[in-house]
Amino acid sequence: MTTRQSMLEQLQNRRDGFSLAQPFYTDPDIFRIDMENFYYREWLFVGHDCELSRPGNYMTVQVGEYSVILTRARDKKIRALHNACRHRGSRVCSAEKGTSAKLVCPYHQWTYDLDGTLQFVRHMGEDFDKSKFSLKPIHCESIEGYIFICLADVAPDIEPLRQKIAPYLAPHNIPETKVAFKSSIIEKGNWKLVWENNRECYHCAANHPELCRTYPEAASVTGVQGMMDDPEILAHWAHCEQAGLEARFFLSPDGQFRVTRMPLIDGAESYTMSGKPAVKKNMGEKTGAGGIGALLLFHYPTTWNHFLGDHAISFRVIPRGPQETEVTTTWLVPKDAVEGIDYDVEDLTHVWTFTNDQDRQIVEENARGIRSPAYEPGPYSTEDEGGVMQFVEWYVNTSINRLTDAQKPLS
Ligand code: 3BY
Ligand code: FES
Ligand code: FE
Repeated sequence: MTTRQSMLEQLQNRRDGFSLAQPFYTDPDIFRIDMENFYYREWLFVGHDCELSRPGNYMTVQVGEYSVILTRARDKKIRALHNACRHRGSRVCSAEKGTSAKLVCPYHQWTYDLDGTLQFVRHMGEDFDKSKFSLKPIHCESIEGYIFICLADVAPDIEPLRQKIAPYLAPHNIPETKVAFKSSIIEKGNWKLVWENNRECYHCAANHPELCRTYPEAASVTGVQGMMDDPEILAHWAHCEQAGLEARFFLSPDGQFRVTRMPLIDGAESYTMSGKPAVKKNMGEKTGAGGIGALLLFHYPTTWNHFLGDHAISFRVIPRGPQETEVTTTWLVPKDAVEGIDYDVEDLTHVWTFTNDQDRQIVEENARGIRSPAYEPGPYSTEDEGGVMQFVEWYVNTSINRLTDAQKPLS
Protein backbone atom coordinates (compact mmCIF):
# COMPACT_ATOMS: atom_id res chain seq x y z
CA MET A 1 0.00 0.00 0.00
CA THR A 2 1.29 3.47 -0.78
CA THR A 3 1.56 6.12 1.94
CA ARG A 4 -1.35 7.95 0.31
CA GLN A 5 -3.60 4.91 0.48
CA SER A 6 -2.73 4.12 4.07
CA MET A 7 -3.09 7.79 5.02
CA LEU A 8 -6.54 7.90 3.44
CA GLU A 9 -7.55 4.73 5.21
CA GLN A 10 -6.36 6.03 8.57
CA LEU A 11 -8.19 9.33 8.04
CA GLN A 12 -11.40 7.61 7.03
CA ASN A 13 -11.27 5.31 10.03
CA ARG A 14 -10.17 7.87 12.58
CA ARG A 15 -11.97 8.12 15.88
CA ASP A 16 -14.02 11.31 15.83
CA GLY A 17 -13.27 13.74 18.66
CA PHE A 18 -9.85 12.17 19.30
CA SER A 19 -6.37 13.46 18.49
CA LEU A 20 -4.67 12.07 15.40
CA ALA A 21 -2.60 8.88 15.23
CA GLN A 22 1.15 9.20 15.82
CA PRO A 23 2.33 9.15 12.17
CA PHE A 24 0.34 12.33 11.44
CA TYR A 25 2.66 14.16 13.80
CA THR A 26 5.92 12.38 12.99
CA ASP A 27 6.03 10.58 9.64
CA PRO A 28 8.17 12.23 6.91
CA ASP A 29 6.00 10.78 4.12
CA ILE A 30 2.78 12.13 5.62
CA PHE A 31 4.57 15.44 6.13
CA ARG A 32 5.43 15.57 2.41
CA ILE A 33 1.79 14.87 1.52
CA ASP A 34 0.64 17.57 3.98
CA MET A 35 2.95 20.05 2.26
CA GLU A 36 1.46 19.15 -1.13
CA ASN A 37 -2.12 19.16 0.12
CA PHE A 38 -1.90 22.37 2.13
CA TYR A 39 1.19 24.53 1.81
CA TYR A 40 1.63 24.03 -1.95
CA ARG A 41 -2.08 24.54 -2.65
CA GLU A 42 -3.66 27.07 -0.33
CA TRP A 43 -3.30 30.82 -0.06
CA LEU A 44 -0.55 31.47 2.47
CA PHE A 45 0.02 34.59 4.52
CA VAL A 46 3.69 35.50 4.06
CA GLY A 47 4.17 39.09 5.24
CA HIS A 48 2.83 42.62 5.32
CA ASP A 49 2.64 45.33 2.65
CA CYS A 50 4.41 47.67 5.07
CA GLU A 51 7.46 45.39 5.08
CA LEU A 52 7.85 46.38 1.43
CA SER A 53 6.95 50.01 1.86
CA ARG A 54 9.14 51.41 -0.95
CA PRO A 55 9.84 50.38 -4.56
CA GLY A 56 13.05 48.35 -4.51
CA ASN A 57 12.24 46.62 -1.22
CA TYR A 58 12.27 42.85 -1.35
CA MET A 59 12.09 39.96 1.09
CA THR A 60 12.42 36.20 0.80
CA VAL A 61 10.48 33.36 2.34
CA GLN A 62 11.03 29.62 2.20
CA VAL A 63 7.94 27.40 1.99
CA GLY A 64 8.95 23.73 1.94
CA GLU A 65 11.17 23.34 -1.12
CA TYR A 66 10.05 26.62 -2.66
CA SER A 67 12.15 29.72 -2.24
CA VAL A 68 10.07 32.84 -2.85
CA ILE A 69 11.00 36.48 -3.41
CA LEU A 70 8.47 39.19 -2.62
CA THR A 71 9.19 42.52 -4.29
CA ARG A 72 7.73 45.95 -4.64
CA ALA A 73 8.59 47.17 -8.13
CA ARG A 74 8.62 50.70 -9.54
CA ASP A 75 4.93 50.41 -10.43
CA LYS A 76 4.39 50.05 -6.61
CA LYS A 77 2.89 46.62 -7.12
CA ILE A 78 3.79 43.78 -4.75
CA ARG A 79 4.74 40.57 -6.55
CA ALA A 80 5.89 37.10 -5.63
CA LEU A 81 8.51 35.38 -7.79
CA HIS A 82 10.21 32.01 -7.68
CA ASN A 83 13.71 32.55 -6.33
CA ALA A 84 15.36 30.28 -8.90
CA CYS A 85 17.41 31.85 -11.66
CA ARG A 86 16.27 30.97 -15.17
CA HIS A 87 19.90 30.36 -16.18
CA ARG A 88 21.04 27.37 -14.14
CA GLY A 89 18.71 27.73 -11.20
CA SER A 90 20.71 29.46 -8.50
CA ARG A 91 18.84 31.36 -5.84
CA VAL A 92 18.88 34.95 -6.97
CA CYS A 93 18.36 36.49 -3.51
CA SER A 94 19.84 34.93 -0.41
CA ALA A 95 19.18 37.76 2.04
CA GLU A 96 16.02 37.72 4.16
CA LYS A 97 15.26 41.24 3.03
CA GLY A 98 16.88 44.14 1.28
CA THR A 99 16.57 47.04 -1.10
CA SER A 100 17.84 46.94 -4.64
CA ALA A 101 17.07 48.51 -8.02
CA LYS A 102 17.51 45.10 -9.72
CA LEU A 103 17.78 41.45 -8.77
CA VAL A 104 21.21 40.22 -9.81
CA CYS A 105 21.93 36.50 -9.69
CA PRO A 106 25.18 36.01 -7.78
CA TYR A 107 26.28 33.10 -9.99
CA HIS A 108 26.65 34.63 -13.50
CA GLN A 109 24.94 37.97 -12.94
CA TRP A 110 21.81 37.48 -14.98
CA THR A 111 19.92 40.60 -14.02
CA TYR A 112 16.19 40.85 -13.45
CA ASP A 113 13.85 43.76 -12.91
CA LEU A 114 11.88 43.72 -9.65
CA ASP A 115 8.85 42.58 -11.65
CA GLY A 116 10.82 39.46 -12.64
CA THR A 117 11.64 40.45 -16.25
CA LEU A 118 15.09 39.36 -17.38
CA GLN A 119 16.93 42.53 -18.42
CA PHE A 120 20.60 41.70 -18.86
CA VAL A 121 22.73 38.66 -19.67
CA ARG A 122 26.31 38.31 -20.93
CA HIS A 123 27.56 36.19 -23.82
CA MET A 124 24.35 34.34 -24.64
CA GLY A 125 24.49 35.00 -28.37
CA GLU A 126 22.57 37.35 -30.58
CA ASP A 127 19.49 35.18 -30.93
CA PHE A 128 18.97 34.83 -27.22
CA ASP A 129 15.40 35.78 -26.35
CA LYS A 130 15.43 37.31 -22.87
CA SER A 131 11.67 37.55 -22.80
CA LYS A 132 11.46 33.76 -22.44
CA PHE A 133 13.47 33.69 -19.21
CA SER A 134 11.72 35.91 -16.68
CA LEU A 135 11.60 34.76 -13.06
CA LYS A 136 8.50 32.63 -12.71
CA PRO A 137 5.59 34.47 -11.10
CA ILE A 138 3.60 33.18 -8.11
CA HIS A 139 0.00 34.13 -7.36
CA CYS A 140 0.13 37.09 -5.00
CA GLU A 141 -2.67 39.15 -3.49
CA SER A 142 -2.76 41.74 -0.80
CA ILE A 143 -5.73 42.05 1.56
CA GLU A 144 -5.72 45.01 3.95
CA GLY A 145 -1.97 44.98 4.39
CA TYR A 146 -1.65 41.18 4.43
CA ILE A 147 0.30 39.58 1.57
CA PHE A 148 -0.95 36.16 0.54
CA ILE A 149 0.71 33.90 -2.02
CA CYS A 150 -0.38 30.63 -3.59
CA LEU A 151 2.16 28.21 -5.03
CA ALA A 152 -0.37 26.12 -6.98
CA ASP A 153 -0.73 26.56 -10.75
CA VAL A 154 -4.39 27.32 -10.26
CA ALA A 155 -5.13 29.22 -7.05
CA PRO A 156 -8.36 28.84 -5.08
CA ASP A 157 -10.67 31.87 -5.26
CA ILE A 158 -9.38 34.39 -2.71
CA GLU A 159 -12.38 36.74 -3.07
CA PRO A 160 -14.58 35.15 -0.38
CA LEU A 161 -11.75 35.71 2.12
CA ARG A 162 -11.14 39.27 0.97
CA GLN A 163 -14.79 40.24 0.93
CA LYS A 164 -15.42 38.85 4.37
CA ILE A 165 -12.37 40.03 6.29
CA ALA A 166 -11.67 43.41 4.65
CA PRO A 167 -14.53 45.22 6.46
CA TYR A 168 -13.33 43.87 9.82
CA LEU A 169 -9.68 44.78 9.21
CA ALA A 170 -10.08 48.10 7.40
CA PRO A 171 -10.59 50.30 10.52
CA HIS A 172 -7.18 49.10 11.80
CA ASN A 173 -5.41 50.62 8.75
CA ILE A 174 -2.84 47.85 8.48
CA PRO A 175 -1.36 49.26 5.24
CA GLU A 176 -0.55 52.40 7.28
CA THR A 177 1.45 50.59 9.96
CA LYS A 178 5.09 49.74 10.46
CA VAL A 179 6.81 46.77 12.01
CA ALA A 180 7.77 47.62 15.59
CA PHE A 181 9.20 44.17 16.24
CA LYS A 182 9.38 40.80 14.52
CA SER A 183 10.51 37.47 15.95
CA SER A 184 10.82 33.97 14.57
CA ILE A 185 11.01 30.91 16.76
CA ILE A 186 11.28 27.23 15.94
CA GLU A 187 8.91 24.91 17.77
CA LYS A 188 10.05 21.30 17.68
CA GLY A 189 6.69 19.82 16.81
CA ASN A 190 4.55 19.12 13.75
CA TRP A 191 2.68 22.14 12.31
CA LYS A 192 -0.66 20.61 13.32
CA LEU A 193 0.42 20.52 16.97
CA VAL A 194 1.13 24.25 16.77
CA TRP A 195 -2.37 24.80 15.42
CA GLU A 196 -4.09 22.46 17.85
CA ASN A 197 -2.44 24.30 20.71
CA ASN A 198 -3.49 27.65 19.30
CA ARG A 199 -7.11 26.68 18.89
CA GLU A 200 -7.82 26.22 22.59
CA CYS A 201 -7.34 28.07 25.84
CA TYR A 202 -7.83 24.94 28.00
CA HIS A 203 -4.08 25.24 28.63
CA CYS A 204 -4.04 28.99 29.30
CA ALA A 205 -4.61 29.30 33.05
CA ALA A 206 -1.81 26.88 33.92
CA ASN A 207 0.67 28.10 31.31
CA HIS A 208 0.14 31.77 30.39
CA PRO A 209 0.20 33.98 33.53
CA GLU A 210 1.02 37.11 31.47
CA LEU A 211 -1.59 36.56 28.74
CA CYS A 212 -4.26 35.61 31.28
CA ARG A 213 -4.14 39.12 32.75
CA THR A 214 -5.99 40.36 29.66
CA TYR A 215 -7.09 37.44 27.47
CA PRO A 216 -10.20 35.51 28.60
CA GLU A 217 -9.92 31.80 29.14
CA ALA A 218 -13.49 31.09 27.96
CA ALA A 219 -13.79 28.63 25.07
CA SER A 220 -16.44 30.93 23.54
CA VAL A 221 -13.63 33.49 22.95
CA THR A 222 -10.97 31.24 21.38
CA GLY A 223 -13.14 28.46 19.96
CA VAL A 224 -15.88 28.30 17.37
CA GLN A 225 -18.98 27.76 19.47
CA GLY A 226 -20.92 29.09 22.44
CA MET A 227 -20.48 32.78 21.63
CA MET A 228 -24.17 33.24 20.87
CA ASP A 229 -25.00 32.14 24.42
CA ASP A 230 -22.47 34.43 26.05
CA PRO A 231 -24.16 37.71 27.08
CA GLU A 232 -20.81 39.44 27.54
CA ILE A 233 -19.84 38.68 23.95
CA LEU A 234 -23.21 39.77 22.60
CA ALA A 235 -22.92 43.06 24.51
CA HIS A 236 -19.38 43.46 23.18
CA TRP A 237 -20.53 43.10 19.57
CA ALA A 238 -23.26 45.68 20.14
CA HIS A 239 -20.67 48.08 21.62
CA CYS A 240 -18.28 47.59 18.70
CA GLU A 241 -21.04 47.99 16.14
CA GLN A 242 -22.02 51.27 17.75
CA ALA A 243 -18.45 52.39 17.22
CA GLY A 244 -18.85 51.45 13.54
CA LEU A 245 -16.81 48.25 13.76
CA GLU A 246 -17.79 45.00 12.13
CA ALA A 247 -17.73 42.55 15.05
CA ARG A 248 -19.84 39.42 14.76
CA PHE A 249 -18.40 35.92 14.67
CA PHE A 250 -18.03 34.44 11.20
CA LEU A 251 -16.63 31.00 10.36
CA SER A 252 -16.26 30.28 6.65
CA PRO A 253 -18.46 27.42 5.41
CA ASP A 254 -15.35 25.36 4.54
CA GLY A 255 -13.95 26.00 8.02
CA GLN A 256 -10.72 27.59 6.75
CA PHE A 257 -11.02 30.99 8.37
CA ARG A 258 -12.77 32.80 11.22
CA VAL A 259 -13.13 36.47 12.17
CA THR A 260 -14.72 37.91 15.30
CA ARG A 261 -14.25 40.63 17.88
CA MET A 262 -13.92 39.49 21.47
CA PRO A 263 -13.84 41.37 24.76
CA LEU A 264 -10.70 41.37 26.90
CA ILE A 265 -10.73 40.96 30.68
CA ASP A 266 -12.06 43.93 32.68
CA GLY A 267 -12.07 46.21 29.66
CA ALA A 268 -8.32 45.78 29.03
CA GLU A 269 -7.28 47.72 25.94
CA SER A 270 -4.15 45.89 24.94
CA TYR A 271 -1.96 42.84 25.62
CA THR A 272 0.24 44.58 28.14
CA MET A 273 0.95 43.60 31.72
CA SER A 274 -1.28 46.48 32.87
CA GLY A 275 -3.96 46.06 30.21
CA LYS A 276 -3.37 49.68 29.21
CA PRO A 277 -2.51 50.56 25.61
CA ALA A 278 1.10 49.90 24.61
CA VAL A 279 1.03 52.64 21.98
CA LYS A 280 -0.10 56.23 22.48
CA LYS A 281 -1.58 56.43 18.96
CA ASN A 282 -4.66 54.61 17.74
CA MET A 283 -4.61 52.45 14.62
CA GLY A 284 -7.59 54.36 13.27
CA GLU A 285 -10.39 56.70 14.24
CA LYS A 286 -12.88 53.98 15.05
CA THR A 287 -10.40 51.82 16.93
CA GLY A 288 -9.95 54.63 19.45
CA ALA A 289 -13.49 54.13 20.75
CA GLY A 290 -12.29 52.27 23.86
CA GLY A 291 -13.41 48.83 25.01
CA ILE A 292 -13.11 47.31 21.54
CA GLY A 293 -11.16 44.29 22.81
CA ALA A 294 -9.44 42.19 20.18
CA LEU A 295 -10.35 41.38 16.61
CA LEU A 296 -9.36 37.75 16.09
CA LEU A 297 -8.66 36.23 12.70
CA PHE A 298 -7.34 32.84 11.75
CA HIS A 299 -6.78 31.46 8.28
CA TYR A 300 -5.49 27.89 7.95
CA PRO A 301 -2.78 26.83 7.43
CA THR A 302 -0.59 29.91 7.99
CA THR A 303 -1.97 32.60 10.24
CA TRP A 304 -3.72 33.72 13.40
CA ASN A 305 -3.99 37.37 14.38
CA HIS A 306 -4.98 39.81 17.08
CA PHE A 307 -5.96 43.40 16.18
CA LEU A 308 -6.28 45.86 19.03
CA GLY A 309 -7.04 49.57 19.20
CA ASP A 310 -3.37 50.55 19.37
CA HIS A 311 -1.49 47.75 17.63
CA ALA A 312 -1.86 44.44 15.83
CA ILE A 313 0.01 41.16 16.06
CA SER A 314 0.27 38.65 13.23
CA PHE A 315 1.49 35.09 13.52
CA ARG A 316 2.81 33.06 10.59
CA VAL A 317 3.12 29.28 10.74
CA ILE A 318 5.50 27.57 8.30
CA PRO A 319 6.55 23.94 8.70
CA ARG A 320 10.30 23.37 8.60
CA GLY A 321 10.14 19.59 8.79
CA PRO A 322 7.87 16.78 10.03
CA GLN A 323 8.65 17.79 13.60
CA GLU A 324 9.72 21.40 13.29
CA THR A 325 7.62 24.51 12.75
CA GLU A 326 8.61 28.15 12.43
CA VAL A 327 6.32 30.68 14.10
CA THR A 328 6.95 34.28 13.11
CA THR A 329 5.31 37.01 15.16
CA THR A 330 5.07 40.58 13.91
CA TRP A 331 3.99 43.55 16.03
CA LEU A 332 2.51 46.36 13.91
CA VAL A 333 2.01 49.90 15.16
CA PRO A 334 0.70 53.05 13.45
CA LYS A 335 3.50 54.19 11.16
CA ASP A 336 3.74 57.67 12.71
CA ALA A 337 4.21 56.22 16.24
CA VAL A 338 7.72 56.95 17.46
CA GLU A 339 9.65 54.33 19.40
CA GLY A 340 10.65 55.55 22.87
CA ILE A 341 8.04 58.31 22.74
CA ASP A 342 4.77 56.68 21.69
CA TYR A 343 5.67 53.12 22.62
CA ASP A 344 8.28 51.04 24.33
CA VAL A 345 9.21 47.81 22.50
CA GLU A 346 9.61 45.81 25.71
CA ASP A 347 6.19 46.88 27.00
CA LEU A 348 4.64 46.18 23.58
CA THR A 349 6.14 42.71 23.11
CA HIS A 350 6.46 41.37 26.66
CA VAL A 351 3.22 39.40 26.94
CA TRP A 352 3.38 37.59 23.59
CA THR A 353 7.12 36.96 23.79
CA PHE A 354 6.50 35.06 27.01
CA THR A 355 3.29 33.48 25.68
CA ASN A 356 5.04 32.27 22.51
CA ASP A 357 7.84 30.73 24.50
CA GLN A 358 5.36 29.02 26.81
CA ASP A 359 3.46 27.70 23.78
CA ARG A 360 6.75 26.48 22.27
CA GLN A 361 7.47 24.48 25.43
CA ILE A 362 3.94 23.05 25.46
CA VAL A 363 4.12 22.02 21.81
CA GLU A 364 7.55 20.46 22.30
CA GLU A 365 6.41 18.45 25.34
CA ASN A 366 3.33 17.37 23.39
CA ALA A 367 5.55 16.24 20.50
CA ARG A 368 7.88 14.34 22.84
CA GLY A 369 5.00 12.44 24.42
CA ILE A 370 3.47 11.62 21.03
CA ARG A 371 6.79 10.10 19.87
CA SER A 372 6.48 7.43 22.56
CA PRO A 373 5.28 4.05 21.24
CA ALA A 374 2.81 4.17 24.14
CA TYR A 375 0.99 7.20 22.67
CA GLU A 376 -2.53 6.66 21.43
CA PRO A 377 -5.06 9.27 20.27
CA GLY A 378 -6.85 10.84 23.25
CA PRO A 379 -10.27 12.53 23.59
CA TYR A 380 -10.72 16.27 23.14
CA SER A 381 -12.84 18.17 25.68
CA THR A 382 -16.01 19.13 23.83
CA GLU A 383 -16.43 21.97 26.30
CA ASP A 384 -12.99 23.51 25.89
CA GLU A 385 -11.46 22.08 22.75
CA GLY A 386 -14.18 22.68 20.16
CA GLY A 387 -11.71 24.89 18.28
CA VAL A 388 -9.16 22.08 18.13
CA MET A 389 -11.80 19.66 16.89
CA GLN A 390 -12.76 22.17 14.21
CA PHE A 391 -9.13 22.48 13.04
CA VAL A 392 -8.60 18.73 13.00
CA GLU A 393 -11.85 18.19 11.12
CA TRP A 394 -10.80 20.78 8.55
CA TYR A 395 -7.45 19.01 8.19
CA VAL A 396 -9.01 15.55 7.96
CA ASN A 397 -11.76 16.51 5.50
CA THR A 398 -9.46 18.54 3.27
CA SER A 399 -6.90 15.73 3.25
CA ILE A 400 -9.55 13.11 2.42
CA ASN A 401 -10.89 15.26 -0.44
CA ARG A 402 -7.45 15.80 -1.90
CA LEU A 403 -6.35 12.21 -1.52
CA THR A 404 -9.53 10.91 -3.16
CA ASP A 405 -9.36 13.55 -5.93
CA ALA A 406 -5.85 12.38 -6.70
CA GLN A 407 -7.08 8.80 -7.01
CA LYS A 408 -9.76 9.64 -9.55
CA PRO A 409 -8.73 8.96 -13.16
CA LEU A 410 -8.33 12.14 -15.19
CA SER A 411 -11.39 12.72 -17.38
O1 3BY B 1 -3.37 33.29 20.05
C1 3BY B 1 -4.42 32.72 20.20
O2 3BY B 1 -5.35 33.04 19.49
C2 3BY B 1 -4.58 31.63 21.22
C3 3BY B 1 -5.91 31.61 21.78
C4 3BY B 1 -5.79 31.20 23.15
C5 3BY B 1 -4.43 31.33 23.54
N1 3BY B 1 -3.72 31.60 22.36
C6 3BY B 1 -2.35 31.48 22.39
FE1 FES C 1 21.88 32.66 -12.28
FE2 FES C 1 23.76 31.61 -13.80
S1 FES C 1 22.50 30.61 -12.37
S2 FES C 1 23.16 33.65 -13.63
FE1 FE D 1 -1.03 29.09 24.44
